[in-house]
Amino acid sequence: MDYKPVIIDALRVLEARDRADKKPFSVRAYATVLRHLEAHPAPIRSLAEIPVFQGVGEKIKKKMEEIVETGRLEAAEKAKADYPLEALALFGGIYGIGPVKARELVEMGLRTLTDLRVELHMRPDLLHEKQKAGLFYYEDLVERIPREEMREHELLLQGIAQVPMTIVGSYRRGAETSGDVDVLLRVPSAWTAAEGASYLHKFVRALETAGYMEYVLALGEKKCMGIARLPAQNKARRVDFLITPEHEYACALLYFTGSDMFNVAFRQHALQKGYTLNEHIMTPIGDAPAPPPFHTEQDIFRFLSLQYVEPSKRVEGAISGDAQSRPAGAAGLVSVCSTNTPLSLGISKRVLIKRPKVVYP
Ligand code: DCP
Ligand code: MG
Repeated sequence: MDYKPVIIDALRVLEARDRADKKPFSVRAYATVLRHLEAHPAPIRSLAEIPVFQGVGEKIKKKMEEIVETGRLEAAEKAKADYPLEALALFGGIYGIGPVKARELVEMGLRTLTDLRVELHMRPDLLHEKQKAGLFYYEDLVERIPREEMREHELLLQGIAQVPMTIVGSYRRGAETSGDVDVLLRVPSAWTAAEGASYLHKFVRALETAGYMEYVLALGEKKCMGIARLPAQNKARRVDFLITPEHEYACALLYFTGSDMFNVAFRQHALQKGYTLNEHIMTPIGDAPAPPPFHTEQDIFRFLSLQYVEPSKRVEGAISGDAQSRPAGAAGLVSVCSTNTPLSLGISKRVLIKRPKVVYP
């Protein structure tokens, strides 16, 4: 018998258990072994066939041995009984509910959305307002938005925005479906924070009046997070609006277009060149020269001696350029994209867990 599938199942359970218990190092260890095991081409039918992977400690090796010897792993069975992992994942997937709250709900004996809705009916203070909205809209919000519908959001928003706007995120990368509608609103650099905030509030009110914005999750000076619905659609969608002054627009466009793994690699490259980069600005470290103003994404790539990457190709490992040369310099943006060194951090999605987009204002 090939025990490999049993080993993989059992280690996945322990990985999920330790994630629920907030033990990131252990989670990472299981994730590494699982990655190796999934790629391991041979069956595991005996102790001798248990593969040796670099970085796999004695404890995990012993667990694999237990499965080969007994056909089961006691720790995984206990974890399954003690930790209702599916319910934890379900509650943790509700907007506004993090791992701690999910755990609390599970410990109360709740397992399904219906359980939670019934309990909430009896104890309205069980969830705060945003979590309640997350639960109310749960079925809609877990669905991804087809690209055709994203185009309709774009048209509607362009009609109301009155300032230049771009839908960024996966939509700008050309994805067939998107998890949410991420929108940058470009406002003049001369606007004060109060003017930006006043515009944003008016914009959001106009969206409410249009019957588009259904629930405002958070509305600050620069950012609005909400739940919206196209008039002709019956699904509610997550929408995020961000006010960006013109002089920050290129950095914001780059950051919010993603992908997140591309951004990690891009920032790493910027660091090698002596700069930190965020969604607002590029800052020199030490004696690196101050960067020039960036008007476009191309300016940023060029300054870091990188070949421009189309949004649709922005995946980890898509960056190519000369990691060693000095930046093009503040005096002028000279293209020096000659070499072709692919840069990849080799970080897998499993390890670099994306923070859920939850905000408690
Ligand atoms: N982003 C990032 N790191 C994060 C979160 C976001 O770099 N931890 C950036 C890159 C993302 C962009 O912001 O592409 C938008 O965030 P989303 O979570 O909306 O991601 P996507 O739009 O790429 O995917 P989805 O279709 O799931 O919304
Ligand atoms: Mg998105």
